[in-house]
Amino acid sequence: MTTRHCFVLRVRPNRLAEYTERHRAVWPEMLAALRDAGWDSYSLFLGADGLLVGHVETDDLPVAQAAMEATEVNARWQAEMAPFFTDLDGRTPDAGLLLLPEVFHLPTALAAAALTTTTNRSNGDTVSTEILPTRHERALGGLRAQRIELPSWAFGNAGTRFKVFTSPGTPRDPWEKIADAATVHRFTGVAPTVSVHIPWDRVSDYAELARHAADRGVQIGAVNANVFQDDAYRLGSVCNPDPAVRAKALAHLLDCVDVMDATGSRDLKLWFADGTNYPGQDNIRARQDRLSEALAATYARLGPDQRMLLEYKLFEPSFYTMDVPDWGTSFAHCLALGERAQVVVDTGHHAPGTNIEMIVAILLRAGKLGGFDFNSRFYADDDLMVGAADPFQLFRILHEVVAGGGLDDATGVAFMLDQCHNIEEKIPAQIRSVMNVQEATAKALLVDATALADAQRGGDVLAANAVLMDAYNTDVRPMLAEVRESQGLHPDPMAAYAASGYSEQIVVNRVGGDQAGWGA
Ligand code: RM4
Ligand code: MN
Repeated sequence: MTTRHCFVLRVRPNRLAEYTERHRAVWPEMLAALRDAGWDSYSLFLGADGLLVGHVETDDLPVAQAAMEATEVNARWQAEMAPFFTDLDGRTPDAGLLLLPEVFHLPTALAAAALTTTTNRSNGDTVSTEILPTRHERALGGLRAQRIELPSWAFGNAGTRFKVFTSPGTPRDPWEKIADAATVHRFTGVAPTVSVHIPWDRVSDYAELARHAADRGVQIGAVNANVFQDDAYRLGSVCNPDPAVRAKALAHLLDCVDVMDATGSRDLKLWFADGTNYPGQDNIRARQDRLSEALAATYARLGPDQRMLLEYKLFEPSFYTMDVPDWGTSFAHCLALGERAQVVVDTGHHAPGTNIEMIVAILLRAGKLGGFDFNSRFYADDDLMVGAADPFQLFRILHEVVAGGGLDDATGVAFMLDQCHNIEEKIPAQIRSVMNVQEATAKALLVDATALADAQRGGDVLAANAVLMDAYNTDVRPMLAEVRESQGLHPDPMAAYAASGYSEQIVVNRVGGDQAGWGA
């Protein structure tokens, strides 16, 4: 099936005429090579400022690129073209081009909206007929609109208390982490934002970091405040018994809002490691008071379009009490703060056996579900790939999201990943995780809501359960392949990434410097 691709390059402004001239007479062997390599309907457009836009339709871009690379004429042509371009950093133009994700394609949009245009008038007039979308078509529309946010820290080295394993090609700084996140977006098409963690992603100019992201087709998403790694936080951060430590922690939260202003981020995500290890260690109620004071001061600093997302976790690193241990505590603080304070459900932060989908349903109903930190756990929180441990639980969660309208933009639910990759390759692990969320979403979108409601009304327990299981047992991979192809993407992002050479390229390019890690 044909896929569409668009890329940009920059031609030196003083060489535009010559570049145009060269393309009036491209060597016949080069033309034939492109044709034979499957570069169907290939065009180049050149702006007066040097912006070169390429558009190509082909069955499989990495394959078509590899076929060109294998020709001798391509090497000669690329060598002649290289001097025409800026920003190639020593690469040939075909290696240095920047692929842009497709954001709109009319035929696809028409199909998703189930809008057909028919010429059924006797006088030949064209009229549009609207038909109700089928469940399948609605699901396609929902999947095309879904957005999943990637965590910058997934691209750095991580580990356990026992060992952080390094791997070749790991980013050395926030700039390289964002480049990797952009790569995940390039192959999945649904991950256009990346969350940052401060100070892990500290840079001197956050507006510049935002531009760096935009240049690669992505944006900075949630800003995560880190008040759990400074020595001062031994007894907690905003709940610490020492007012000086509390002031330091609050100052960091406010700094993070400055970062949001510079990056244009909507969400400040707060997770506190605060708590106690021993009965009697501190006053539980006083700690709640200190927490609410810091939250109120931070909330007051937010702009009108900014939100505070408050996470909870039942235990670890504190073992007797955590100051925000559960959704109820987070919910109570968010209610007291106001509309723009919302609860985040980190799927790894519950006791085994907790019914997370019920929490999701309750929060959505109350308009307080700010978003998810997706990951998997088997025993305790361990940030494994979302959907790896219990794909059925992920489906049940997404079913409540769909049923509660949480996929609609207006509800503002952020679908974020919060993961670390200790032993597996990081970029494909993120791609796999995005796909796992998409698959669970697809199944949730396929639930026959009418049949379910009928069975529930009629008290038919088995029929109701069967409706859910039918959707869960559907193989949605062909449907997702269809969604990707309709968006000009490769149907199999894992294979496309593996064939892209990016993984080998970062190993070669990223030598010297210190690899980024989680700083534990
Ligand atoms: C915490 C929490 C936060 C994340 C850090 C890395 O357990 O889940 O969301 O920022 O880990
Ligand atoms: Mn989290």
